Amino acid sequence: MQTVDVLVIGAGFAGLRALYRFRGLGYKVKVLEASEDVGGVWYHNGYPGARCDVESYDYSYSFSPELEQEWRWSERYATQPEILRYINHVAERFDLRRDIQFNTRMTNATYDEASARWVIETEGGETFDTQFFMMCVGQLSTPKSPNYPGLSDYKGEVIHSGKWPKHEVTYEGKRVAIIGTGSSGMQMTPVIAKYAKHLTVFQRTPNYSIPAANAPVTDEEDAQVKAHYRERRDRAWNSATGLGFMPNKTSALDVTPEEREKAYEAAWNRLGFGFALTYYDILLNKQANDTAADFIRRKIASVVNDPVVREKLLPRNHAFAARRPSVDSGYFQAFNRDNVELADLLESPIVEFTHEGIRTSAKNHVFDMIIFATGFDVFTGSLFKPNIIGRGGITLKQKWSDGPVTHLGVGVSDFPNMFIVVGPGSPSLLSNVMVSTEEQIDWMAAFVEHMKANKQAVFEVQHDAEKEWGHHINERVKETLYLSTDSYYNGAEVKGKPRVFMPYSGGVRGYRRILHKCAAEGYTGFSFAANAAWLEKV
Ligand code: NA7
Repeated sequence: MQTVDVLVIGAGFAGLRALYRFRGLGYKVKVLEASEDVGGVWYHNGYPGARCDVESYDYSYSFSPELEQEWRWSERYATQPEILRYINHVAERFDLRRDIQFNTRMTNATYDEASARWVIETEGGETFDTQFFMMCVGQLSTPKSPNYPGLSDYKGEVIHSGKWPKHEVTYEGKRVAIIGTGSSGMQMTPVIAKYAKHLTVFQRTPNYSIPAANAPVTDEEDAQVKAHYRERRDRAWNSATGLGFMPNKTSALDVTPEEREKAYEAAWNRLGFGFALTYYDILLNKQANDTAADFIRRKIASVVNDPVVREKLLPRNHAFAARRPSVDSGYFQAFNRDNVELADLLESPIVEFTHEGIRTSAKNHVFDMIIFATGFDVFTGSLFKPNIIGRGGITLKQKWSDGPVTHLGVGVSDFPNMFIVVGPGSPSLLSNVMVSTEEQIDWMAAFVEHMKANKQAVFEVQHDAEKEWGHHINERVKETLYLSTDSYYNGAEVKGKPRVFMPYSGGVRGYRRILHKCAAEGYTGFSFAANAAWLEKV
Protein backbone atom coordinates (compact mmCIF):
# COMPACT_ATOMS: atom_id res chain seq x y z
CA MET A 1 0.00 0.00 0.00
CA GLN A 2 1.39 3.40 -0.99
CA THR A 3 0.34 6.45 0.99
CA VAL A 4 0.00 9.88 -0.63
CA ASP A 5 -1.70 13.19 0.09
CA VAL A 6 -3.31 13.63 -3.32
CA LEU A 7 -4.07 10.85 -5.76
CA VAL A 8 -4.91 12.03 -9.27
CA ILE A 9 -6.55 9.85 -11.89
CA GLY A 10 -5.55 10.71 -15.46
CA ALA A 11 -2.42 12.23 -16.98
CA GLY A 12 -4.01 14.54 -19.54
CA PHE A 13 -3.93 18.31 -19.38
CA ALA A 14 -5.87 18.37 -16.10
CA GLY A 15 -3.93 15.61 -14.34
CA LEU A 16 -0.56 17.15 -15.19
CA ARG A 17 -1.73 20.56 -14.05
CA ALA A 18 -2.98 19.11 -10.75
CA LEU A 19 0.31 17.31 -10.21
CA TYR A 20 2.30 20.47 -10.91
CA ARG A 21 0.17 22.61 -8.59
CA PHE A 22 -0.17 20.29 -5.61
CA ARG A 23 3.41 19.07 -5.75
CA GLY A 24 4.53 22.71 -5.84
CA LEU A 25 2.69 23.25 -2.56
CA GLY A 26 4.59 20.41 -0.94
CA TYR A 27 1.96 17.66 -1.11
CA LYS A 28 2.88 14.10 -1.98
CA VAL A 29 1.07 13.51 -5.25
CA LYS A 30 0.69 10.43 -7.41
CA VAL A 31 -0.97 10.29 -10.81
CA LEU A 32 -2.36 7.02 -12.13
CA GLU A 33 -2.75 6.78 -15.89
CA ALA A 34 -4.30 3.81 -17.68
CA SER A 35 -2.39 4.44 -20.92
CA GLU A 36 1.30 4.14 -21.56
CA ASP A 37 1.96 7.87 -21.83
CA VAL A 38 0.77 11.39 -21.03
CA GLY A 39 -1.80 13.30 -23.07
CA GLY A 40 -5.27 11.94 -22.25
CA VAL A 41 -7.63 12.53 -25.16
CA TRP A 42 -4.77 14.05 -27.14
CA TYR A 43 -2.90 10.80 -26.78
CA HIS A 44 -5.82 8.75 -28.07
CA ASN A 45 -7.38 10.95 -30.77
CA GLY A 46 -4.62 10.53 -33.33
CA TYR A 47 -6.96 10.41 -36.33
CA PRO A 48 -5.97 12.23 -39.52
CA GLY A 49 -6.83 15.90 -39.42
CA ALA A 50 -7.25 15.97 -35.62
CA ARG A 51 -6.62 19.44 -34.31
CA CYS A 52 -7.85 21.72 -31.62
CA ASP A 53 -10.56 24.18 -32.52
CA VAL A 54 -9.42 26.65 -29.88
CA GLU A 55 -6.46 28.79 -30.93
CA SER A 56 -3.10 27.35 -29.86
CA TYR A 57 -2.03 30.32 -27.74
CA ASP A 58 -5.25 30.04 -25.74
CA TYR A 59 -5.30 26.26 -25.53
CA SER A 60 -2.10 26.13 -23.50
CA TYR A 61 -1.11 26.41 -19.84
CA SER A 62 -0.93 29.86 -18.32
CA PHE A 63 0.86 28.97 -15.08
CA SER A 64 4.42 29.55 -16.31
CA PRO A 65 5.48 32.72 -18.14
CA GLU A 66 8.73 30.95 -19.08
CA LEU A 67 6.79 28.11 -20.70
CA GLU A 68 4.62 30.61 -22.54
CA GLN A 69 7.68 32.38 -23.90
CA GLU A 70 9.71 29.35 -24.92
CA TRP A 71 7.04 27.29 -26.66
CA ARG A 72 6.58 28.15 -30.33
CA TRP A 73 3.22 27.15 -31.83
CA SER A 74 3.47 26.59 -35.56
CA GLU A 75 -0.19 27.03 -36.53
CA ARG A 76 -3.15 29.08 -35.35
CA TYR A 77 -4.97 25.82 -34.61
CA ALA A 78 -2.52 23.15 -33.49
CA THR A 79 -2.68 19.62 -34.82
CA GLN A 80 -2.93 16.67 -32.45
CA PRO A 81 0.77 15.72 -32.89
CA GLU A 82 1.85 19.26 -32.04
CA ILE A 83 -0.36 19.35 -28.94
CA LEU A 84 1.05 16.00 -27.87
CA ARG A 85 4.58 17.37 -28.32
CA TYR A 86 3.60 20.31 -26.12
CA ILE A 87 2.21 18.05 -23.39
CA ASN A 88 5.37 15.94 -23.49
CA HIS A 89 7.49 19.06 -23.31
CA VAL A 90 5.58 20.20 -20.22
CA ALA A 91 5.95 16.76 -18.61
CA GLU A 92 9.73 16.88 -19.18
CA ARG A 93 10.27 20.53 -18.36
CA PHE A 94 8.56 20.30 -14.98
CA ASP A 95 9.83 16.80 -14.26
CA LEU A 96 6.30 15.45 -13.92
CA ARG A 97 6.83 11.88 -15.07
CA ARG A 98 8.49 10.76 -11.84
CA ASP A 99 5.12 10.97 -10.07
CA ILE A 100 3.04 9.39 -12.83
CA GLN A 101 2.44 5.67 -12.90
CA PHE A 102 1.50 4.58 -16.42
CA ASN A 103 -0.35 1.43 -17.50
CA THR A 104 -2.28 1.63 -14.25
CA ARG A 105 -6.04 1.59 -14.38
CA MET A 106 -7.99 2.42 -11.26
CA THR A 107 -10.82 -0.05 -10.70
CA ASN A 108 -12.12 0.93 -7.25
CA ALA A 109 -12.01 3.95 -5.02
CA THR A 110 -13.52 3.45 -1.58
CA TYR A 111 -13.97 6.11 1.06
CA ASP A 112 -12.99 4.69 4.41
CA GLU A 113 -15.15 6.42 6.98
CA ALA A 114 -13.04 5.39 9.97
CA SER A 115 -9.87 7.01 8.68
CA ALA A 116 -11.58 9.57 6.42
CA ARG A 117 -9.22 8.55 3.62
CA TRP A 118 -9.67 7.00 0.21
CA VAL A 119 -8.43 3.55 -0.71
CA ILE A 120 -7.71 3.27 -4.41
CA GLU A 121 -7.31 -0.10 -6.08
CA THR A 122 -5.91 -0.80 -9.53
CA GLU A 123 -6.41 -3.48 -12.14
CA GLY A 124 -2.91 -4.74 -11.40
CA GLY A 125 -3.80 -5.33 -7.73
CA GLU A 126 -2.03 -2.32 -6.23
CA THR A 127 -3.54 -0.27 -3.42
CA PHE A 128 -3.08 3.41 -2.62
CA ASP A 129 -4.17 5.27 0.48
CA THR A 130 -4.81 8.97 -0.01
CA GLN A 131 -6.32 11.94 1.77
CA PHE A 132 -7.57 13.67 -1.39
CA PHE A 133 -8.73 11.99 -4.55
CA MET A 134 -9.05 13.88 -7.86
CA MET A 135 -10.79 12.65 -10.98
CA CYS A 136 -9.07 14.23 -14.01
CA VAL A 137 -10.49 11.79 -16.54
CA GLY A 138 -11.80 14.13 -19.25
CA GLN A 139 -15.29 14.59 -20.63
CA LEU A 140 -14.85 13.06 -24.06
CA SER A 141 -12.80 10.04 -23.13
CA THR A 142 -15.13 7.05 -23.26
CA PRO A 143 -15.63 6.28 -26.96
CA LYS A 144 -19.09 5.21 -28.04
CA SER A 145 -19.34 2.51 -30.71
CA PRO A 146 -22.83 1.68 -31.90
CA ASN A 147 -23.52 -2.02 -31.69
CA TYR A 148 -24.92 -2.68 -35.15
CA PRO A 149 -26.18 -6.15 -35.98
CA GLY A 150 -23.50 -8.13 -37.77
CA LEU A 151 -20.64 -5.90 -36.59
CA SER A 152 -18.53 -8.87 -35.56
CA ASP A 153 -18.99 -10.45 -39.02
CA TYR A 154 -17.26 -7.55 -40.75
CA LYS A 155 -13.84 -8.66 -41.99
CA GLY A 156 -12.20 -5.30 -42.64
CA GLU A 157 -10.52 -2.90 -40.27
CA VAL A 158 -12.72 -1.08 -37.69
CA ILE A 159 -11.31 1.97 -35.92
CA HIS A 160 -12.81 4.49 -33.48
CA SER A 161 -11.62 8.08 -33.79
CA GLY A 162 -11.22 8.32 -30.03
CA LYS A 163 -9.04 5.24 -29.77
CA TRP A 164 -6.92 5.70 -32.85
CA PRO A 165 -4.32 2.93 -33.29
CA LYS A 166 -0.68 3.79 -32.65
CA HIS A 167 0.45 1.97 -35.80
CA GLU A 168 0.37 3.77 -39.13
CA VAL A 169 -3.03 3.61 -40.83
CA THR A 170 -3.05 3.87 -44.63
CA TYR A 171 -5.94 4.71 -46.93
CA GLU A 172 -4.34 4.55 -50.36
CA GLY A 173 -6.41 2.42 -52.68
CA LYS A 174 -8.94 1.64 -49.94
CA ARG A 175 -12.69 2.01 -49.73
CA VAL A 176 -13.27 3.80 -46.47
CA ALA A 177 -16.41 4.58 -44.43
CA ILE A 178 -16.72 7.27 -41.79
CA ILE A 179 -19.77 7.09 -39.54
CA GLY A 180 -20.54 10.35 -37.75
CA THR A 181 -20.25 13.99 -38.68
CA GLY A 182 -19.31 15.74 -35.44
CA SER A 183 -15.92 17.45 -35.10
CA SER A 184 -14.00 14.21 -35.53
CA GLY A 185 -15.82 13.12 -38.69
CA MET A 186 -15.63 16.61 -40.15
CA GLN A 187 -11.93 16.96 -39.44
CA MET A 188 -10.90 13.63 -40.89
CA THR A 189 -13.11 13.69 -44.00
CA PRO A 190 -11.07 16.09 -46.18
CA VAL A 191 -7.79 14.43 -45.21
CA ILE A 192 -8.87 10.84 -45.82
CA ALA A 193 -10.66 11.91 -49.02
CA LYS A 194 -7.30 12.90 -50.48
CA TYR A 195 -5.85 9.41 -50.13
CA ALA A 196 -8.70 6.92 -50.18
CA LYS A 197 -9.86 5.26 -53.35
CA HIS A 198 -13.42 5.93 -52.20
CA LEU A 199 -14.85 7.52 -49.09
CA THR A 200 -18.43 7.25 -47.87
CA VAL A 201 -19.49 9.60 -45.07
CA PHE A 202 -22.52 8.38 -43.10
CA GLN A 203 -24.42 11.34 -41.77
CA ARG A 204 -27.25 11.22 -39.26
CA THR A 205 -27.46 14.88 -38.24
CA PRO A 206 -26.09 17.62 -40.50
CA ASN A 207 -23.87 19.83 -38.37
CA TYR A 208 -23.02 23.51 -38.44
CA SER A 209 -19.38 24.36 -38.97
CA ILE A 210 -17.29 27.50 -39.22
CA PRO A 211 -14.10 27.56 -41.28
CA ALA A 212 -10.99 27.30 -39.10
CA ALA A 213 -9.18 29.99 -41.10
CA ASN A 214 -6.10 28.13 -40.02
CA ALA A 215 -2.69 29.54 -40.93
CA PRO A 216 0.94 29.19 -39.94
CA VAL A 217 1.97 31.50 -37.11
CA THR A 218 4.54 33.99 -38.38
CA ASP A 219 7.46 35.17 -36.25
CA GLU A 220 5.86 38.60 -36.02
CA GLU A 221 2.57 37.17 -34.74
CA ASP A 222 4.40 34.98 -32.26
CA ALA A 223 6.40 37.92 -30.94
CA GLN A 224 3.27 40.03 -30.73
CA VAL A 225 1.36 37.44 -28.68
CA LYS A 226 4.33 36.84 -26.39
CA ALA A 227 4.84 40.54 -25.75
CA HIS A 228 1.26 40.83 -24.50
CA TYR A 229 0.50 37.34 -23.20
CA ARG A 230 -0.83 38.51 -19.82
CA GLU A 231 -3.39 40.77 -21.47
CA ARG A 232 -4.42 37.91 -23.73
CA ARG A 233 -4.88 35.63 -20.72
CA ASP A 234 -6.84 38.33 -18.94
CA ARG A 235 -9.20 38.60 -21.88
CA ALA A 236 -9.68 34.84 -21.88
CA TRP A 237 -10.34 34.67 -18.11
CA ASN A 238 -12.79 37.53 -18.33
CA SER A 239 -14.73 36.31 -21.31
CA ALA A 240 -17.79 34.10 -21.18
CA THR A 241 -16.21 31.27 -23.14
CA GLY A 242 -12.60 31.51 -22.03
CA LEU A 243 -11.70 32.19 -25.66
CA GLY A 244 -11.17 35.91 -25.19
CA PHE A 245 -14.01 36.99 -27.49
CA MET A 246 -16.20 39.75 -26.14
CA PRO A 247 -19.76 39.45 -27.44
CA ASN A 248 -21.07 42.33 -29.41
CA LYS A 249 -23.53 44.11 -27.11
CA THR A 250 -25.95 44.58 -29.99
CA SER A 251 -28.82 42.22 -30.78
CA ALA A 252 -28.69 40.52 -34.18
CA LEU A 253 -32.22 41.82 -34.62
CA ASP A 254 -31.35 45.48 -34.03
CA VAL A 255 -29.22 45.97 -37.13
CA THR A 256 -30.04 46.11 -40.83
CA PRO A 257 -29.68 42.91 -42.87
CA GLU A 258 -26.78 44.56 -44.73
CA GLU A 259 -24.90 45.38 -41.53
CA ARG A 260 -25.54 41.89 -40.21
CA GLU A 261 -24.27 40.29 -43.40
CA LYS A 262 -21.08 42.34 -43.17
CA ALA A 263 -20.52 41.41 -39.54
CA TYR A 264 -21.14 37.71 -40.18
CA GLU A 265 -18.86 37.77 -43.21
CA ALA A 266 -15.99 39.26 -41.17
CA ALA A 267 -16.49 36.76 -38.34
CA TRP A 268 -16.78 33.87 -40.80
CA ASN A 269 -13.43 34.67 -42.32
CA ARG A 270 -11.46 34.92 -39.13
CA LEU A 271 -13.11 33.90 -35.89
CA GLY A 272 -13.88 30.17 -35.76
CA PHE A 273 -16.00 29.75 -32.62
CA GLY A 274 -16.02 33.51 -32.16
CA PHE A 275 -18.62 33.56 -34.92
CA ALA A 276 -21.23 32.60 -32.31
CA LEU A 277 -20.54 35.87 -30.50
CA THR A 278 -21.06 38.15 -33.48
CA TYR A 279 -24.19 39.28 -31.61
CA TYR A 280 -24.84 38.67 -27.93
CA ASP A 281 -28.20 37.00 -28.47
CA ILE A 282 -27.33 34.33 -31.03
CA LEU A 283 -27.50 31.64 -28.34
CA LEU A 284 -30.30 33.30 -26.42
CA ASN A 285 -32.98 34.10 -28.95
CA LYS A 286 -34.25 31.83 -31.70
CA GLN A 287 -34.96 34.63 -34.13
CA ALA A 288 -31.46 36.05 -33.66
CA ASN A 289 -30.09 32.54 -34.02
CA ASP A 290 -31.99 32.05 -37.28
CA THR A 291 -30.05 34.93 -38.84
CA ALA A 292 -26.73 33.23 -38.05
CA ALA A 293 -27.99 29.77 -39.02
CA ASP A 294 -29.30 31.09 -42.30
CA PHE A 295 -25.96 32.76 -43.07
CA ILE A 296 -24.09 29.50 -42.37
CA ARG A 297 -26.47 27.48 -44.55
CA ARG A 298 -25.90 29.91 -47.41
CA LYS A 299 -22.13 29.62 -46.92
CA ILE A 300 -22.27 25.83 -46.94
CA ALA A 301 -24.53 25.82 -49.99
CA SER A 302 -22.14 28.11 -51.85
CA VAL A 303 -19.27 25.60 -51.76
CA VAL A 304 -21.08 22.33 -52.52
CA ASN A 305 -21.64 21.64 -56.23
CA ASP A 306 -24.17 18.81 -56.29
CA PRO A 307 -27.64 20.16 -55.44
CA VAL A 308 -28.86 16.92 -53.85
CA VAL A 309 -25.77 16.52 -51.66
CA ARG A 310 -25.86 20.22 -50.83
CA GLU A 311 -29.41 20.03 -49.53
CA LYS A 312 -28.58 17.02 -47.36
CA LEU A 313 -25.60 18.75 -45.77
CA LEU A 314 -27.58 21.76 -44.62
CA PRO A 315 -28.29 21.77 -40.87
CA ARG A 316 -31.94 22.62 -40.29
CA ASN A 317 -33.20 20.61 -37.36
CA HIS A 318 -31.51 22.53 -34.55
CA ALA A 319 -30.42 26.03 -33.65
CA PHE A 320 -26.85 26.99 -34.44
CA ALA A 321 -24.49 26.20 -31.51
CA ALA A 322 -27.25 24.60 -29.43
CA ARG A 323 -25.22 21.46 -30.03
CA ARG A 324 -21.52 21.85 -30.45
CA PRO A 325 -20.69 23.16 -33.92
CA SER A 326 -17.42 22.25 -35.63
CA VAL A 327 -14.56 24.33 -36.89
CA ASP A 328 -13.52 22.69 -40.15
CA SER A 329 -10.86 22.85 -42.83
CA GLY A 330 -12.54 21.97 -46.11
CA TYR A 331 -15.18 19.49 -44.91
CA PHE A 332 -18.02 20.59 -47.19
CA GLN A 333 -15.74 21.08 -50.19
CA ALA A 334 -14.61 17.44 -49.87
CA PHE A 335 -18.04 16.38 -51.21
CA ASN A 336 -17.15 17.92 -54.59
CA ARG A 337 -14.57 15.21 -55.12
CA ASP A 338 -15.49 12.27 -57.35
CA ASN A 339 -14.33 9.76 -54.74
CA VAL A 340 -16.50 11.10 -51.90
CA GLU A 341 -20.09 10.06 -51.29
CA LEU A 342 -22.59 11.20 -48.67
CA ALA A 343 -24.83 8.49 -47.21
CA ASP A 344 -27.83 10.03 -45.48
CA LEU A 345 -28.82 7.83 -42.55
CA LEU A 346 -32.11 9.61 -42.00
CA GLU A 347 -33.14 8.65 -45.49
CA SER A 348 -31.54 5.18 -45.53
CA PRO A 349 -30.62 3.86 -42.09
CA ILE A 350 -28.02 1.18 -41.50
CA VAL A 351 -29.69 -2.23 -41.41
CA GLU A 352 -26.62 -4.29 -40.58
CA PHE A 353 -22.93 -4.80 -41.01
CA THR A 354 -22.01 -7.58 -43.42
CA HIS A 355 -18.70 -9.42 -43.78
CA GLU A 356 -17.70 -6.94 -46.50
CA GLY A 357 -19.25 -3.68 -45.34
CA ILE A 358 -22.52 -2.01 -44.45
CA ARG A 359 -26.03 -2.66 -45.70
CA THR A 360 -28.37 0.30 -45.49
CA SER A 361 -32.02 0.27 -46.47
CA ALA A 362 -30.85 1.67 -49.85
CA LYS A 363 -27.80 -0.38 -50.79
CA ASN A 364 -24.91 -2.67 -49.97
CA HIS A 365 -21.66 -0.78 -49.36
CA VAL A 366 -18.32 -2.56 -49.59
CA PHE A 367 -15.49 -1.21 -47.44
CA ASP A 368 -11.90 -2.06 -46.59
CA MET A 369 -12.04 0.11 -43.49
CA ILE A 370 -14.83 1.50 -41.31
CA ILE A 371 -14.16 4.42 -38.99
CA PHE A 372 -16.50 5.19 -36.13
CA ALA A 373 -16.49 8.93 -35.51
CA THR A 374 -19.54 8.38 -33.35
CA GLY A 375 -18.44 10.35 -30.34
CA PHE A 376 -18.36 9.56 -26.65
CA ASP A 377 -20.35 8.79 -23.54
CA VAL A 378 -19.85 12.40 -22.53
CA PHE A 379 -19.19 13.79 -19.05
CA THR A 380 -20.09 10.74 -16.99
CA GLY A 381 -18.72 7.88 -19.16
CA SER A 382 -15.24 7.92 -17.64
CA LEU A 383 -16.43 8.87 -14.15
CA PHE A 384 -18.59 5.75 -14.05
CA LYS A 385 -15.99 3.32 -15.37
CA PRO A 386 -14.33 2.71 -12.02
CA ASN A 387 -16.38 1.84 -8.98
CA ILE A 388 -16.30 4.95 -6.78
CA ILE A 389 -17.81 4.24 -3.38
CA GLY A 390 -18.56 7.06 -0.99
CA ARG A 391 -20.01 7.26 2.49
CA GLY A 392 -22.38 4.49 3.54
CA GLY A 393 -21.40 2.41 0.51
CA ILE A 394 -23.14 4.61 -2.05
CA THR A 395 -21.53 4.53 -5.49
CA LEU A 396 -21.16 7.61 -7.69
CA LYS A 397 -23.31 5.86 -10.27
CA GLN A 398 -26.11 5.39 -7.73
CA LYS A 399 -25.72 8.92 -6.46
CA TRP A 400 -26.05 10.25 -10.00
CA SER A 401 -28.72 7.83 -11.20
CA ASP A 402 -30.99 10.78 -12.06
CA GLY A 403 -28.10 12.83 -13.44
CA PRO A 404 -25.03 14.49 -11.93
CA VAL A 405 -25.34 16.68 -8.84
CA THR A 406 -22.39 18.69 -7.56
CA HIS A 407 -21.57 21.80 -5.60
CA LEU A 408 -19.99 24.22 -8.10
CA GLY A 409 -18.88 21.28 -10.24
CA VAL A 410 -16.15 20.75 -7.64
CA GLY A 411 -17.37 18.05 -5.30
CA VAL A 412 -20.28 15.75 -4.46
CA SER A 413 -22.02 15.16 -1.14
CA ASP A 414 -21.34 11.72 0.37
CA PHE A 415 -17.97 11.75 -1.38
CA PRO A 416 -15.75 13.63 1.07
CA ASN A 417 -12.32 14.79 -0.08
CA MET A 418 -13.07 13.93 -3.70
CA PHE A 419 -12.62 16.53 -6.45
CA ILE A 420 -13.87 16.27 -10.01
CA VAL A 421 -12.04 18.47 -12.51
CA VAL A 422 -13.97 20.08 -15.38
CA GLY A 423 -16.79 17.61 -15.03
CA PRO A 424 -20.56 18.14 -14.80
CA GLY A 425 -21.64 21.32 -13.08
CA SER A 426 -18.67 23.34 -14.36
CA PRO A 427 -18.31 25.37 -17.60
CA SER A 428 -16.29 22.46 -18.96
CA LEU A 429 -17.24 21.75 -22.58
CA LEU A 430 -19.04 25.06 -22.94
CA SER A 431 -15.73 26.82 -22.49
CA ASN A 432 -12.11 26.79 -23.49
CA VAL A 433 -11.52 23.80 -21.28
CA MET A 434 -7.91 24.80 -20.58
CA VAL A 435 -9.08 27.94 -18.85
CA SER A 436 -11.67 26.07 -16.81
CA THR A 437 -9.17 23.36 -15.89
CA GLU A 438 -6.58 25.78 -14.55
CA GLU A 439 -9.19 27.86 -12.78
CA GLN A 440 -10.62 24.88 -10.95
CA ILE A 441 -7.31 23.29 -10.00
CA ASP A 442 -5.89 26.52 -8.59
CA TRP A 443 -9.10 27.02 -6.66
CA MET A 444 -8.96 23.45 -5.31
CA ALA A 445 -5.33 23.96 -4.29
CA ALA A 446 -6.24 27.13 -2.37
CA PHE A 447 -9.15 25.22 -0.82
CA VAL A 448 -6.82 22.46 0.42
CA GLU A 449 -4.36 25.07 1.71
CA HIS A 450 -7.23 26.69 3.59
CA MET A 451 -8.07 23.35 5.15
CA LYS A 452 -4.46 22.85 6.18
CA ALA A 453 -4.22 26.33 7.69
CA ASN A 454 -7.38 25.63 9.68
CA LYS A 455 -6.25 22.16 10.69
CA GLN A 456 -9.09 20.47 8.86
CA ALA A 457 -8.62 17.01 7.43
CA VAL A 458 -11.90 16.40 5.66
CA PHE A 459 -14.32 18.37 3.53
CA GLU A 460 -17.75 17.44 2.39
CA VAL A 461 -20.30 19.11 0.16
CA GLN A 462 -23.52 20.05 1.94
CA HIS A 463 -26.68 18.57 0.43
CA ASP A 464 -28.46 21.91 0.30
CA ALA A 465 -25.59 23.56 -1.52
CA GLU A 466 -25.71 20.84 -4.12
CA LYS A 467 -29.44 21.32 -4.62
CA GLU A 468 -28.98 25.04 -4.94
CA TRP A 469 -26.22 24.69 -7.52
CA GLY A 470 -28.35 22.28 -9.54
CA HIS A 471 -31.17 24.78 -9.43
CA HIS A 472 -28.85 27.60 -10.54
CA ILE A 473 -27.55 25.51 -13.47
CA ASN A 474 -31.12 24.89 -14.61
CA GLU A 475 -32.10 28.53 -14.23
CA ARG A 476 -29.12 29.74 -16.27
CA VAL A 477 -29.61 27.25 -19.07
CA LYS A 478 -33.24 28.27 -19.46
CA GLU A 479 -31.97 31.65 -20.66
CA THR A 480 -30.30 29.93 -23.62
CA LEU A 481 -31.24 27.77 -26.61
CA TYR A 482 -29.30 24.76 -25.31
CA LEU A 483 -32.45 22.96 -24.22
CA SER A 484 -34.08 23.36 -27.62
CA THR A 485 -32.42 20.25 -29.05
CA ASP A 486 -30.91 16.87 -28.17
CA SER A 487 -27.19 16.96 -27.55
CA TYR A 488 -24.44 15.50 -25.45
CA TYR A 489 -24.81 18.49 -23.17
CA ASN A 490 -28.09 17.03 -21.96
CA GLY A 491 -27.37 13.32 -22.10
CA ALA A 492 -29.10 12.58 -25.40
CA GLU A 493 -26.02 10.95 -26.93
CA VAL A 494 -26.51 7.68 -25.04
CA LYS A 495 -29.80 5.84 -24.93
CA GLY A 496 -31.18 5.61 -21.41
CA LYS A 497 -28.91 8.30 -19.98
CA PRO A 498 -30.73 10.75 -17.68
CA ARG A 499 -31.80 13.83 -19.62
CA VAL A 500 -30.12 16.47 -17.50
CA PHE A 501 -28.23 19.50 -18.70
CA MET A 502 -24.75 18.83 -17.38
CA PRO A 503 -22.33 21.71 -17.95
CA TYR A 504 -22.70 25.18 -16.42
CA SER A 505 -23.81 27.70 -19.03
CA GLY A 506 -23.22 30.85 -16.96
CA GLY A 507 -19.81 31.41 -18.54
CA VAL A 508 -16.22 31.24 -17.39
CA ARG A 509 -16.17 34.75 -15.97
CA GLY A 510 -19.39 34.29 -14.02
CA TYR A 511 -18.25 30.89 -12.75
CA ARG A 512 -14.96 32.36 -11.64
CA ARG A 513 -16.75 35.04 -9.64
CA ILE A 514 -18.90 32.41 -7.95
CA LEU A 515 -15.84 30.32 -7.04
CA HIS A 516 -14.07 33.37 -5.64
CA LYS A 517 -17.11 34.48 -3.67
CA CYS A 518 -17.46 31.01 -2.20
CA ALA A 519 -13.81 31.13 -1.06
CA ALA A 520 -14.04 34.69 0.24
CA GLU A 521 -17.04 33.72 2.38
CA GLY A 522 -15.18 30.81 3.95
CA TYR A 523 -16.07 28.15 1.39
CA THR A 524 -19.82 28.22 1.66
CA GLY A 525 -21.59 24.97 0.92
CA PHE A 526 -18.78 22.82 2.31
CA SER A 527 -18.46 21.29 5.78
CA PHE A 528 -15.05 20.70 7.27
CA ALA A 529 -13.81 18.35 9.90
CA ALA A 530 -10.56 17.96 11.76
CA ASN A 531 -11.02 14.22 11.94
CA ALA A 532 -13.28 11.44 10.77
CA ALA A 533 -15.33 11.26 13.96
CA TRP A 534 -16.56 14.81 13.60
CA LEU A 535 -17.98 14.09 10.19
CA GLU A 536 -20.28 11.46 11.60
CA LYS A 537 -22.29 14.31 13.07
CA VAL A 538 -22.59 16.44 9.93
P1 NA7 B 1 -19.69 14.10 -31.54
O1 NA7 B 1 -19.58 15.56 -31.68
O2 NA7 B 1 -20.48 13.56 -30.41
O3 NA7 B 1 -20.24 13.54 -32.92
C1 NA7 B 1 -20.61 12.21 -33.08
C2 NA7 B 1 -21.21 12.02 -34.43
O4 NA7 B 1 -21.50 10.64 -34.61
C3 NA7 B 1 -22.50 12.77 -34.64
O5 NA7 B 1 -22.57 13.19 -35.97
C4 NA7 B 1 -23.55 11.69 -34.35
O6 NA7 B 1 -24.79 11.90 -34.96
C5 NA7 B 1 -22.88 10.51 -34.95
N1 NA7 B 1 -23.38 9.25 -34.42
C6 NA7 B 1 -23.37 8.86 -33.13
N2 NA7 B 1 -23.94 7.65 -33.02
C7 NA7 B 1 -24.31 7.29 -34.27
C8 NA7 B 1 -24.95 6.15 -34.80
N3 NA7 B 1 -25.34 5.16 -34.03
N4 NA7 B 1 -25.16 6.12 -36.12
C9 NA7 B 1 -24.79 7.14 -36.90
N5 NA7 B 1 -24.19 8.25 -36.47
C10 NA7 B 1 -23.95 8.31 -35.15
O7 NA7 B 1 -18.24 13.43 -31.41
P2 NA7 B 1 -16.89 13.86 -32.11
O8 NA7 B 1 -15.91 12.80 -31.83
O9 NA7 B 1 -17.10 14.24 -33.52
O10 NA7 B 1 -16.49 15.17 -31.35
C11 NA7 B 1 -16.37 15.14 -29.96
C12 NA7 B 1 -15.88 16.43 -29.46
O11 NA7 B 1 -14.48 16.49 -29.67
C13 NA7 B 1 -16.38 17.65 -30.10
O12 NA7 B 1 -17.60 18.06 -29.71
C14 NA7 B 1 -15.31 18.61 -29.70
O13 NA7 B 1 -15.47 19.01 -28.37
C15 NA7 B 1 -14.09 17.85 -29.83
P3 NA7 B 1 -25.98 12.63 -34.17
O14 NA7 B 1 -25.56 14.07 -34.15
O15 NA7 B 1 -26.02 12.05 -32.80
O16 NA7 B 1 -27.19 12.36 -34.96
